[in-house]
Amino acid sequence: MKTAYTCFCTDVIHEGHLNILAHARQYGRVVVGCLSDREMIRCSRFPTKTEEERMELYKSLEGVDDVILQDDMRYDDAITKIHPDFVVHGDNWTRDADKVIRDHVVELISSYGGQVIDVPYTYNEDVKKVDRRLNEKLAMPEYRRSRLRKLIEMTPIVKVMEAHSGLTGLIVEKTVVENDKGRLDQFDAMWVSSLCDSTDRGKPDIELVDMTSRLNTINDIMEVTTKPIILDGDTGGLTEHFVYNVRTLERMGVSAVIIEDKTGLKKNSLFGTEVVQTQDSIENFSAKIAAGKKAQLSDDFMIIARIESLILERGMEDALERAFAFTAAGADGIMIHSRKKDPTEIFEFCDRFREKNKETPIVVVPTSFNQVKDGELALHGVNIVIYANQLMRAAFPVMKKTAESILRAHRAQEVDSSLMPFKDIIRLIDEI
Ligand code: SPV
Ligand code: MG
Repeated sequence: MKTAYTCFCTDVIHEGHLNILAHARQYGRVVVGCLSDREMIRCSRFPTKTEEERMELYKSLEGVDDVILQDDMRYDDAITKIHPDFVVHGDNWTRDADKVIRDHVVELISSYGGQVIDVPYTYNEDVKKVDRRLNEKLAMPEYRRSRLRKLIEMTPIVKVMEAHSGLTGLIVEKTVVENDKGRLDQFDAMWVSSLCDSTDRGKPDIELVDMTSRLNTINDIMEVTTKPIILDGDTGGLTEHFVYNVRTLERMGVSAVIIEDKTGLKKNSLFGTEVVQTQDSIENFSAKIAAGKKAQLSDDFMIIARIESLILERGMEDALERAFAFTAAGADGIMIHSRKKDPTEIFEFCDRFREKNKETPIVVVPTSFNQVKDGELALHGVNIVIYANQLMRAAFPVMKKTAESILRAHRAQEVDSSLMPFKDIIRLIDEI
């Protein structure tokens, strides 16, 4: 008897999946692969059920003979294990980012005479509704908030991109690329940067944009995305205010706030010692963290302490002393910042912190030392990498050039070829 293999990466079975099973049955014994959590996350499908629950769900479907765990989105492990005669999939993988996976599967199975069967993709109102409901569930505060801790456990390094609006949130939510190993990569979470949130309003990054405005930005992003959000909370403000903000943020579904150990008028860290900036004392800042942790009601919200010692040239020993003190005060993570062009001091900090503390997540923001790749950071024990301002900085020069061109030409025709086609904008934004 021949074997027909299909892989599911879903928490909810709909008509489309049943249609694939019905097709697969015509070709032989049906084996369903359950894509592992790790791989689901890589291709932008965050699971709301565990691997075991999903396997049970697939086993319970009529006509399924066997279910295996597939731990490789490229199918290598499943194909080596069961040598299917047919791999059955919706024909949606003949286009967009998934095409690379299909091409690889064709290559693997045609080497022994296997065949890929593309089943017309079912995209009716019911299927759309299931998709929407799943997305809606992921966007709910409880789900979204807890997702960051799960990502820290499940991925080698959590990749975070800045978002300062609904539109940039959509870019972070939807961007998927093929990496050099033929797998798909995407961002895991969003950073709501004080620099970008301020710049977008034409204001300096000095805690001038108040919390209500920051919450509005978060709300705009949340309306159209499902990925977890980390808020740049600047200094956290007065402890008496910070405790209220912790409650608001966790209720909204924000996963983490990062507050920096500065006091008085905060300026952007990348100014370094060019401007006057005052670092808070270990005692005061520890008390602020402890008060925040005491106010917090959910288990999964994270308060991450950001250390400015390297930025302010106070030295490595001071940075490490603070890291251990803030962890002892209850910080759920440490962000270490640097404005050096190379990552040596960041690596030294991470290695020395990890000698004594293997657990507490480390966060870094490689804006200045941008030559370092996320994989290398992970080798030094970094858990979260934040690309803090690149979308904002990318947009500004292009918008300025476009405005100049229209002004010079007295019309918009000259810029048209460099603009996003209307139909792409329409596709980017889903209608209900
Ligand atoms: C931000 O993005 O606002 C940050 C990171 O705080 S940095 O600009 O590097 O200080
Ligand atoms: Mg900031």
